[in-house]
Amino acid sequence: MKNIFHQFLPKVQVGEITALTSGHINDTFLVKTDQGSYILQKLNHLVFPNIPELMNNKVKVAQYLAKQKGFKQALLHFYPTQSGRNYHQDEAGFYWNLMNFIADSKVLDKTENSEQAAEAGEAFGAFIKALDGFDAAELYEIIPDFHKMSFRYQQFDEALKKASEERKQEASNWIIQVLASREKMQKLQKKHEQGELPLRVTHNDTKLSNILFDMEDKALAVIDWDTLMPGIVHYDFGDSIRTICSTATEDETDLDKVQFNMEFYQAYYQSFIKELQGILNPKEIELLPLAAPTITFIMGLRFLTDYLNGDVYYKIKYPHHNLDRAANQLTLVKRMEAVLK
Ligand code: GN1
Ligand code: MG
Repeated sequence: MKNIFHQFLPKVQVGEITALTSGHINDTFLVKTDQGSYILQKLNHLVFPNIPELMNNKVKVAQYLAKQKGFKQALLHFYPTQSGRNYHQDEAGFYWNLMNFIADSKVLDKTENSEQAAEAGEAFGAFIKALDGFDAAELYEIIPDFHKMSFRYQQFDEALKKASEERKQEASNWIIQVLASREKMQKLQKKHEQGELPLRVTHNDTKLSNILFDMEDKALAVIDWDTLMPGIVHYDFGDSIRTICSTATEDETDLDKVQFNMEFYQAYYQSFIKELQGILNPKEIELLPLAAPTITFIMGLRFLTDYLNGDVYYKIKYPHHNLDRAANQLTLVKRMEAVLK
């Protein structure tokens, strides 16, 4: 790994390297050196088939954000290699990128109070606001139809056809819920297809752990820009609510602990729309609440699909991990539907 690091910064002395294990897709490492710390990442090219374009998106956005005077978050910087590329491909064909490490920061696994929820709303709101003038057409669509419900249902239908009897049996309650929700869960997509919701530059993975906080709980930066793509604001709002307003983490197996925290929702909502005042149109605002169960559901659907497929997409830590995640997310959807109208 030292050798890979030196493709980017050959003169820096590398010390300890530790794996950061919270992501489900890439392999991420913290590299300590004589000149501070860096983040080295091995990108999953099975999930992201076009890494050069993915890196290009991230670099374009980083350069754009650096020029936005009102944008106060810490900036991500992607280092080029000695040969001038913003990624390195190793002998085994894997792609790597190197970025700055933002010091004195932490990630939260669960929201502890409404101040943190409000900070998170401001952080993701400010991120979308800062990119309001960036032409979404400039971004390569890294994973087409990423949050498109009908596409995720299509993948689910295929998985269901091929799944083993045993997996189908284990997942049967959740399969029933998913099959019964097909119509209802397409509502947001329909509004989008009818042209009621504008395309913006969206982050598309706005979970709580993709915000760096400082030690006083102020949001420092939005990280993990792999899925920056054209999208609707609801994708980002919904994905935040899914993690920020749940009383449990995504893989909690005691479903009684999976509750929806309305106070955190209000705090997030208020600061998010305050940040985006004058940017979001009334239709977008009206449909924000619907985004929460919709995006939470799409995650449940994707985890369930991966379980049926034999766990080929997300990293898992034990055999039923994806099924547990699906159960958790689909439970959270029900809790949201009970209170968000
Ligand atoms: C994946 O790898 P990570 O943890 O950043 C996934 C997201 C899901 C998330 C669930 C490219 O993100 O869509 O919301 O897991 N990313 C991709 O925690 O599929
Ligand atoms: Mg991600």
